[in-house]
Amino acid sequence: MSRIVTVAAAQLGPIARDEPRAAVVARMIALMREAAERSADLVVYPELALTTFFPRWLLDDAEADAFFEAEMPGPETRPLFDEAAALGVGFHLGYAELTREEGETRRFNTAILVDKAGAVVGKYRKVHLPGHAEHEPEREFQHLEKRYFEVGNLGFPVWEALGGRVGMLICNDRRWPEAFRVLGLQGVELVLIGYNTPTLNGLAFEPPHRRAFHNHLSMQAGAYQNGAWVVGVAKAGREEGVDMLGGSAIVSPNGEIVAQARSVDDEVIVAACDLDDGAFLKSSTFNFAAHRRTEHYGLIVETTGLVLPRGKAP
Ligand code: CDV
Repeated sequence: MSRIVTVAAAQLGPIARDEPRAAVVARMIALMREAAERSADLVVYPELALTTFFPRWLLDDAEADAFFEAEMPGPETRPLFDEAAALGVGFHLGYAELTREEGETRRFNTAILVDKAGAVVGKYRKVHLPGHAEHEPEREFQHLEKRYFEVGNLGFPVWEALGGRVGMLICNDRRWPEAFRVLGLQGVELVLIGYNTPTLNGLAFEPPHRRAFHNHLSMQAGAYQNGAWVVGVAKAGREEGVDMLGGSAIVSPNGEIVAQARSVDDEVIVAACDLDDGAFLKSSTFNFAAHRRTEHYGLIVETTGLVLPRGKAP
């Protein structure tokens, strides 16, 4: 049996600080049309796809809020939804979300899953926020995600969508095996991930090839260890003086990269993903019910999400 979902990773090249949303959305629509011509069912865009990666600067509240979306879709993003519905493709979009919840203004680094009819069917808010909350002058560039965003409060859900079981992670989440595993424990078949990863660490030297390796290593391990397809999509290229990794990739449940972007610009890569390809791993090596030995892991994961050491303190 096979259940093919044809997935397009729509990598974006650099977005200038003053590039209007309408111009970015036009670029995204061009990629969506190319993806549809190549038979895509689903188009996956990067993290914070609608703007430049603004956490690289210390901004005042009004400057920062200009990079957030108070509505989704709003007037500037509506064309993306209309085009997707007209083409009959679903999409995944990362954006900065400004919302009112429990009487308070809240800000999250968010991704949504939109079905082929243009309806939002899933929302995920980034849990692992990297970087720092205060300006750190010793850094070559800032990474102020902890200043601009709250930790996501929606957990790690999966959705029955596009004929499969779909989950989402955002950028730094991909480095954390437990994030993948929480999706894996729910039988995820397709994990969608957008990222903004500088090729250099702003604080200490790390060779770019190693950063590129860790990007793929995390996604390939997450795919294999959970028997799921993984689609990782970059915002790439030299953006406002900072080089960002490309390397957008579609990874099979065996951990193999089946399609990879070659440029650091706007680029579409496509793969026909058989969602049943993970079934053998899920029923053999990674049959969790048969082989996981949580009682020996020395950790108790409580339903609250707290992880407590079980043994005596040394
Ligand atoms: N946007 C990110 O989450 N970026 C981080 C960088 C800071 C390392 C990442 O994990 O790629």
